[in-house]
Amino acid sequence: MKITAARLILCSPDRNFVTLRVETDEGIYGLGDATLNGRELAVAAYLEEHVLPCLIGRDPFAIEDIWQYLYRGAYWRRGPVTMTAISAVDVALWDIKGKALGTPVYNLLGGKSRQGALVYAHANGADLPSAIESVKKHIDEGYLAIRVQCGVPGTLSSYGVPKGDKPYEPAERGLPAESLWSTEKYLNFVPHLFEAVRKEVGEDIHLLHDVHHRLTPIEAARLGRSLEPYHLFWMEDPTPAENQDAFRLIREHTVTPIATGEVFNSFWDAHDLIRNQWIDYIRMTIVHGGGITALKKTADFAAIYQVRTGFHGATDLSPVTMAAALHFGLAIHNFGIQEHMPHTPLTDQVFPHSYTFEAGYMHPGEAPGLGVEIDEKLAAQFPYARAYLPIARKLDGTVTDW
Ligand code: CS2
Ligand code: MG
Repeated sequence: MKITAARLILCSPDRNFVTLRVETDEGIYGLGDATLNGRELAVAAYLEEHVLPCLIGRDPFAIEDIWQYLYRGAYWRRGPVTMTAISAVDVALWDIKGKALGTPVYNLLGGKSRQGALVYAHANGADLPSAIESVKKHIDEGYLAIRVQCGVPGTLSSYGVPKGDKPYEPAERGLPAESLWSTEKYLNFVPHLFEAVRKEVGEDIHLLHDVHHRLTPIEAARLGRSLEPYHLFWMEDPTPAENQDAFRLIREHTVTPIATGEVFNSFWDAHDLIRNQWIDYIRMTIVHGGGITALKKTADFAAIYQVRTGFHGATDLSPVTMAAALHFGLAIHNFGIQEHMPHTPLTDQVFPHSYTFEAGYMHPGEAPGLGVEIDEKLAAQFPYARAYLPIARKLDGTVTDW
């Protein structure tokens, strides 16, 4: 089999997606996700100018060789743009291989280790009562694990809180929006939030919380400790992780489990965190971390240190990535949980897929390959439009981590 063509499909069915389609001389094609939220066209240019021409004529079954060719061959290693581009190619090749062999991708990764992938939903509220209401709504929908974010009294906006009655979506068209942040108010408020939620829902539901890189290590240590009575499933991205050592300090002070890595793009971003057991869950996912090929190696390394996966799964990760993550999560032994922030009905229409949700778990389905399609005609009706993630400022105007 030979690769005969590779092209990108850019579309914006409620949000931007960059999708790679790789075609072969046997008529089988594969899809890959190349979406990097807020920097979409950088990846598109990287692929179109530098990567796609090199694929023509290659054997799509030689996935490891093509991965190494693109990673080592570029000379310039790592970085979100490079690694998202490599991921898109890698995932499209796994899709082709599954289709060619007539089997779902999870079978190529070792086969089923479980019946379904535990997923967590987002409960968001502008204030405490509406956050609790949102938690209850998700329990009614069948979720067993729920991330809770809530507006912090005294700040104009908080991370993860929806505007109006639309579901929470961080990227917005136009130039970057700005939000206000107060660490003091946040640290004082969050323990009350989880005390109230636990009281309301009892002990059995898994509760998670995303700090979104906004604290210093010692502040994060305080938060983790103050949340211990409510035994969270995890505290996510408590502090930025460029300095992996920062997590040592948090770890020394709290037994609240820690997840990080949605902005990572390389195994090396997580190396110290994993081998020192400073984290419990690794969130770097397939679309930004170099594809299934790279994540399999990272997950296997993490398994040795009892670190489990908890892949990023916000709406900016397209249904192609969601499918890939579910095949991956069904197969590997050290799967922990998968984020599930459902796409809008329009996104789902553009990307028909075989994965399903039932009673707290998702399943990739039994279609050969990934089990995702793209309706190109429909996609063409929703052209790409520039959009940005917001910027956060402290109350005195200082730019802070988002
Ligand atoms: C978040 C995301 O899902 C998460 O945990 O941190 O909403 C994140 O902000 C976006 O995916 C960024 O693209
Ligand atoms: Mg997050």
